[in-house]
Amino acid sequence: MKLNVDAHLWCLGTYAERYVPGGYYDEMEVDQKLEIMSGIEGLTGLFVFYPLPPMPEDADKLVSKLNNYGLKVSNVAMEVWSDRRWKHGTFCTNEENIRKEAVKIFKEGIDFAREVKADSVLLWPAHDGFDYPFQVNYRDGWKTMVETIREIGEHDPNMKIAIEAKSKDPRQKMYVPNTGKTMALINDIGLDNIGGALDVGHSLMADENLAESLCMLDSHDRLYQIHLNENYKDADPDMIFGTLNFWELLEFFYYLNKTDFKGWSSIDTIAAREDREQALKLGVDLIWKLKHLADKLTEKSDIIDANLKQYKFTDNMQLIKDLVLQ
Ligand SMILES: [Mn+2]
Repeated sequence: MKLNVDAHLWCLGTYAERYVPGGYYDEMEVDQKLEIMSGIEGLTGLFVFYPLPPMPEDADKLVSKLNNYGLKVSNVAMEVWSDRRWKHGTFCTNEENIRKEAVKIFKEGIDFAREVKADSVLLWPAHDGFDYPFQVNYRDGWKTMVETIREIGEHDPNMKIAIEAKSKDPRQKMYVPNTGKTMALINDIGLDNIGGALDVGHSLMADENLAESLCMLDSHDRLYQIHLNENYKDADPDMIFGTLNFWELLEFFYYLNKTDFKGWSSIDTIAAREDREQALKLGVDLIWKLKHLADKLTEKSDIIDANLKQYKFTDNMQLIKDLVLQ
């Protein structure tokens, strides 16, 4: 695999939330954010949201602006959740006019993503789900979601569409809560360019094992994006990556090393009480540090994998601890 690390502008945002709606920081100018990103070694991409403001809406202008900061467009996320019109679901809703608006945004955004040479497009079904018993019709919702995403995927068979799972928030129950249901959705859609975004924070919150979920997507050639942040497995506070779940992250990178993944690993963090710039840099540094630790394990993969085959867990941990804890 080739590790490419990117981030989005909101990693340096105000971190406004419902308890502090005014944010923990003042808004930073876009150019200042890009300047900070350009100064962080190991960070080479910007995850762009579509529609684009505050970034240029002209593809060439966007590419050259980022180029001035030594950055590339990594992926494009279609922003189809922050407006109240999506509240019953962007893809599953019974409201045909709303689904049509979503499909229109995706088709335009996919064309834009192609122009800026983005690796893939992100599709997060944020409101596609429910909160109460007797609130929605599950069969209709899933079927409609499958059909809407299929229409989006058919627009350009060469553009990868990455579906992001999350178990809750904003809905109490999401139709795509975990990696398994992501695969079920991908299978039901039945197109070659529909895959998954493995959000490490969401996967932890869903009580998944990260490396196993990675293998599930990658064994089916459907690993399109990786999103990086952490939590205590009970919510999604988007904490700084590499600070909590050490061994599981190390195993994740060990298995990532075995893949041909050449897409982007995207930082998606909130650091309300930390210096924004330092928090972003720490996240990037920890990603590369974990990758390098995993490389040490990969050098011994003959032994580690033989131990796996023979279920010799303690032998493996004796070896791995000596490689990592020196
Ligand atoms: Mn998150």
